[in-house]
Amino acid sequence: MGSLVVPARPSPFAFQPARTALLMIDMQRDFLEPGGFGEALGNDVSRLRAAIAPCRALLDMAREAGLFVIHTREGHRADLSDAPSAKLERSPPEKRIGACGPMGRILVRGEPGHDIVPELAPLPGEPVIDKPGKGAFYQTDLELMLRNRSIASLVVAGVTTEVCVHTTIREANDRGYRCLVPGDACASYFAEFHEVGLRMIAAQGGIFGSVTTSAEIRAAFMAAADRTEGTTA
Ligand code: TIU
Repeated sequence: MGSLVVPARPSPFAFQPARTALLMIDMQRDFLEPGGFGEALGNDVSRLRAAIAPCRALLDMAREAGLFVIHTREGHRADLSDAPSAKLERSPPEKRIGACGPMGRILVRGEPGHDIVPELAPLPGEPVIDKPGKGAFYQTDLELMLRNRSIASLVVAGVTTEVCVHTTIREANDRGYRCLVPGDACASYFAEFHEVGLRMIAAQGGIFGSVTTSAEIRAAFMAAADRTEGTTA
């Protein structure tokens, strides 16, 4: 499959699938289901579920097209030695990271709440990056994985738009990666932050990246597959 072009804001986004990775950010039960970290922070977690179906559509498409798929999870070691006190202190003791909740210890690796939601479960062979911070590059081997695969472009989806998705895109942008964000496959606890978060990415000529929809990305892949079939028939 050669280069693809996806309609996007502020301008069409061209990329080579062989040099593109799909990054699924933190689609974990702790953020999407009641009783986890998102709810402990005082949020209505039901807002985030709207991103599950578009993320699933992107995953299906990426797997079909042979794109490099990487999942991330935000969370900490059981002894919390990798959790800064500034992060721990933000919530009352009974609701903070490491406290026991209905899905196990909040935002701790290995606990049920830390898992990715079943609809978007990683397949064997798809790397899962455990990150202690908001950005997927911070204190992880993500950049090494991307470099080893000669990845130049990233499709970045997941939650939340203005926190971990944004931080990861900013980190990726500084490292020279071209980022495409399917807005409907991202979500925030705050409608206005989601909306403005997406606008911030595409503003100023695409200062951090480009914004599109999961349907536009799928359509570009399907059109390319049709062209390939037409050539080989
Ligand atoms: N609170 C919030 O919106 N997000 C996070 O704490 N982490 C991620 O975005 N994954």
